[in-house]
Amino acid sequence: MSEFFASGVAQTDPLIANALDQELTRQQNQIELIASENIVSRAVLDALGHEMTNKTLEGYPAARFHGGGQNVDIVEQAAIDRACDLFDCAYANVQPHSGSQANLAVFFALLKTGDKVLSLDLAAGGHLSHGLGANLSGRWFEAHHYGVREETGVIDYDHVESRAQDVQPKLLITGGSAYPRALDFERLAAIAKKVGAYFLVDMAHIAGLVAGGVHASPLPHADIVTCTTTKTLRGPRGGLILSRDETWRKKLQSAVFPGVQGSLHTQVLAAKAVCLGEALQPEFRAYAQQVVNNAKALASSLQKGGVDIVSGGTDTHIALLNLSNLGMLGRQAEALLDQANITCNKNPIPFDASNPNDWVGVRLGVAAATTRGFKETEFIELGQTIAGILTADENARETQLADARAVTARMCEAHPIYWQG
Ligand code: DSN
Repeated sequence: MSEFFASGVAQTDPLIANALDQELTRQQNQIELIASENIVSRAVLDALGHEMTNKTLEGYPAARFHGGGQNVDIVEQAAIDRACDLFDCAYANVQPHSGSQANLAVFFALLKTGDKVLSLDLAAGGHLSHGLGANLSGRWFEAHHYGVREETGVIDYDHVESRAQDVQPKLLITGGSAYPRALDFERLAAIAKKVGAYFLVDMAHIAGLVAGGVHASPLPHADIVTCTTTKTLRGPRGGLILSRDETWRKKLQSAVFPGVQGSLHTQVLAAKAVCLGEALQPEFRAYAQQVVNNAKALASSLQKGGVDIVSGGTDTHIALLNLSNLGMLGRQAEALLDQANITCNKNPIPFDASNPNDWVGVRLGVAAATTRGFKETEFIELGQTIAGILTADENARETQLADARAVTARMCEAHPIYWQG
């Protein structure tokens, strides 16, 4: 049995060990521009790989359904306290296994099946857990959406207000996965209040920007805020539910457990606590500011290179590219950039086709490459490189790709990740 406890995956499972090694190499040698990704610290990885994973627990600190929970209690309470400190709120539930689970728990706490919700349209940057027909949130609740103005790509708050008055939702939701502009939480809260709706903000993408003070916080305005710890917050995969006061504590506690989840991912709780502790450090504010500076530099460099940017720029970590003028599809751009070791994803843009194969958008996010040390200089060059690939005619494309691979290799070598000391 000693081998069972001593041998690592490299000795016991070559197939998986090889895939893990290849994944590390891939991350080291490519530039990650998927907006929902980041690169976590060694400390977060330590927590994720810890023996705490063996512990089964249900319930909340000091009120568990299994024995032996004293160390997880320390971890969970630290995560709660740090989340409340970071986001200046009175209530935090750190157990949701993902952002979607966090949203589901909020639906469970606030709504009855069939209730109406009004949320940002998926193509305008919303999220599938806010009422997409194929998702439980759209099957079990009556979902309506608001979008952005076609000419500007920006939310028209007067339009949201008139939609809210028409629909009379029980829950107004904002936030999502691909809206690149700052959100006006105060105005949305006023709209929710006017129609007697609860107001939920899903700040999954921008949680790190809120924590770093470079995006307004929804906490003073929303009834409930959800987010992931994954993206700009730079932590493990998982969700949080936050509220400025205690109004919803009882309902939210029981909505998460036993409402939509059972036992904890104990090692993920430890990693959440670590990442929240990191986000409380002064360096994190500088990181968040650099993220926004880098996104602006990337968007402007792409525009100069002839690529349309939805809404004409960005206030966040996201630049959303509209390729329709280039006669290219999002999936084609994703595949081309992959050949240059630049990783991104096709994405719908406002008013895009419903079939993902026909989307003309690509979403780029700068949080991960900012973590590896890229500044405006790198993002300006990266914007030129990407624009060069996307705008090149067929004959010039191979040369552009070869040049781009050299740029990527140089930048990755200059800003290594997870190197062996
Ligand atoms: N919502 C997906 C994204 O933004 O990529 C996963 O977090």
